[in-house]
Amino acid sequence: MENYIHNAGFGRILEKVKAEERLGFDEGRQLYNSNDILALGYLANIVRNRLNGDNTYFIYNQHINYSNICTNLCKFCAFGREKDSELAYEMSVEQVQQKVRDRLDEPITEVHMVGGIHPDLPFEYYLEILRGIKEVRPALHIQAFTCVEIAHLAKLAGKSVEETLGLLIEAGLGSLPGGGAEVFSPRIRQLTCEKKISGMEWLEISKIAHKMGLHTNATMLYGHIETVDERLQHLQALRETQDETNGFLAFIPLSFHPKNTAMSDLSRTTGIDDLKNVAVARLFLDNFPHIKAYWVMIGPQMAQIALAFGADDMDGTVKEEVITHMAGAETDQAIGSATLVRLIKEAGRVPVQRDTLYKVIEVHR
Ligand code: V47
Repeated sequence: MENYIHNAGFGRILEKVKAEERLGFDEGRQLYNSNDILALGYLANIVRNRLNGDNTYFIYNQHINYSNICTNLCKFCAFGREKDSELAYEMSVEQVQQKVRDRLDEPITEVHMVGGIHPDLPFEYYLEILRGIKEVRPALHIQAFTCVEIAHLAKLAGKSVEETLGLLIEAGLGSLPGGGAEVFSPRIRQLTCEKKISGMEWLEISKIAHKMGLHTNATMLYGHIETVDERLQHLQALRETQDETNGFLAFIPLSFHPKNTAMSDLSRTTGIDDLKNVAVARLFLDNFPHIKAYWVMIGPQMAQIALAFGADDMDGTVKEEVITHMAGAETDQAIGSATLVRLIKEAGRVPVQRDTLYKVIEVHR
């Protein structure tokens, strides 16, 4: 295989990967511009195996989207609605609690909770939904509110990001999910989500969270109008932030789903591009412990293949995914842990049920 890699023009990158040397921007470009997916996979797999061996993580989790009412209304999003839309909804604290209560018989360890940028819910509401979840199921880890929501909540609270996070942690917040990062490029933000906080602000909030000991994730929404260089600039900014704080747990490439969005003229991403984004992320983000193959977006089959292309985490059972399904995802809204175990085993890897912070709960040999 090494001969093949050399003949494909990746000899220098192979040497660097084996020597654990950081890849540069031009090397990232070379990887993205190649369609030799086997070469990319071979290279990414070296890093994957070095960092995580055969371990492939998954979590028993539940998604709750407390409201789809949003003032940002990004062009790539099919979830957000204006307040007076017929399809707008917001959950009461009791309704959020009921969602948790409904699954008390399942071994869920994490709730993943995000929503739109709501024009008038008060700060106290957000504290109450955190407290409400903890009241029903105290052991749950609450991974909630993207950096975009945190910026909004700080404004609502009239406090600094640090003070706001402090209050949310006190109410039960455990970590931040990686959404809202999109593509950091100001050009892309201007064209697709001009009302959203800037990439710099998103990164700054992540840094503040990390410095307070809160772990977070990072995403990149790929497959719309971004260029290869914009993808790499995004990855580079994440890599630099991680050098500074080491607070990111996982990177999740998010494949753009165009249906029901203002960008519905675009096509779905291809299998090659999905795998490429996993592989390049694994190679470029040398300081990220985990790369997720999010089965909801790329499908369980492609997520399974991605385990040979740099991914070491399949996210989890999810339960009631809404954001991608509003945008036309044809995957299920939940997956059983037995299915995840089977997918991982058939890929020749070891399924490891984890908690949010990657503590091992059960190894499925
Ligand atoms: O923030 C919105 C993206 C994100 C679309 O942190 C879209 O572990 C594709 O962030 N097509 C939500 N993507 C999902 C997310 C996530 C998912 C799983 C795990 C984690 C984690 C985070 O989805 C949004 C936005 O960036 N998004 N619209 C769309 N049409």
